[in-house]
Amino acid sequence: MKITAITARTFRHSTNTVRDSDGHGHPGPVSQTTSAILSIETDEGLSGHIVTRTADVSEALLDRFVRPNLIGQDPLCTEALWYKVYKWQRLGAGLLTDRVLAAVDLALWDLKGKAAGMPVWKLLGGARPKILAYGSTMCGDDLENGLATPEDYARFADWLVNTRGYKAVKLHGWMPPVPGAPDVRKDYRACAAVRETLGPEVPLMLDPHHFYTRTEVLWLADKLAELDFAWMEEPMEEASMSSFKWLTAKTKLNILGPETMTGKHWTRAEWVRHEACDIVRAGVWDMGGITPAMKCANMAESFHMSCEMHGTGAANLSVALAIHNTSYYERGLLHPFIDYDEPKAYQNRIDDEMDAEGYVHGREDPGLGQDLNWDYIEGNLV
Ligand code: LLH
Ligand code: MG
Repeated sequence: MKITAITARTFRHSTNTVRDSDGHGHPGPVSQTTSAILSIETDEGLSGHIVTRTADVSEALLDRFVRPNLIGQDPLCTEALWYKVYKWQRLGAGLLTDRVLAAVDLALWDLKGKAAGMPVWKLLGGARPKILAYGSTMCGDDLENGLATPEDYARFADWLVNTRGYKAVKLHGWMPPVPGAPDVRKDYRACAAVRETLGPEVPLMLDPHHFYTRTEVLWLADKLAELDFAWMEEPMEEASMSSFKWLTAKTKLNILGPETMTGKHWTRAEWVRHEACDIVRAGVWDMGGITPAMKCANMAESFHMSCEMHGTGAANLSVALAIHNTSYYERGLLHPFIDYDEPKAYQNRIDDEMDAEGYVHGREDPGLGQDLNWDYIEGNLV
């Protein structure tokens, strides 16, 4: 089988999320946006697809870095193709991001699953048919009855666990430009309110402002350890691995990372080697796809460490179901004003339907398990 064409098509759809000036998502009025579908086609009629941001798959990027390396190649050789594209990052002047690499890798894995007649989570190992999700809240805001106060978080967490069925909850704290943010004491008050409401047994995590100082973070970490939180992630700039080594040595709380730091599985191996985290973070969109995420997970397993996937979607779910050493799937981001379970116009079903017991199940369909509404996509091309 040979790759014959790589296309990216942009389509219109609505969104109910707005981005603030620091890039964090919040509920907003319904507006129009665009996404792109990257498709890799073959001479045998099989194709692989992934929905991504339009900027990740521009014609200029595909022409310069992707098509020259993939056209005419065997799409099943995902390892070889990942390296062919990845090596261009060195002289790519920063244009070839890990998100571009991830989009290509994910479309190739979707294709490979279809060629094998297997879901990708089984093709990668198939450690479990279902996984517990944690409800991952949006960042705090200043919306009335939204996520503006510790009491708002407590009320929403109560709904997530006692009505919707989540077995664990992760809070995202308040971040600028929300008035009053950042404030470790306010973050702590929200965590304490949620613990008080849910009782001692429900696993809780915190993902606070990402640019605190060491002393702020140590105070917060020790307070969260008293509340028996399962972990805290990315409370400081991750480029300073020494700061995480310092923190991990000083607090009893489990520190998870790195999430957004560049360097893929190589960086994560350094963090493990230097004891800068207790739990390893991997995410297909942060580190260039399923191919490097699996390496990271296997590396972590060799050190008896859990590898928790960052973010939502079919590909992160596929890895989480494939590996032995993970505990949850991150489902979100969630907010009292948003119905997460409602499919987008371009989906027949969301990627990560969750049952009443809080489990997300692997699908048996070949490929990544995205259930796309092709009529909608083709009817709304830009
Ligand atoms: O800062 C944010 O908006 C969130 O931390 C976001 O990046 C989220 O994806 C995350 O980190 N989840 O774990
Ligand atoms: Mg995070």
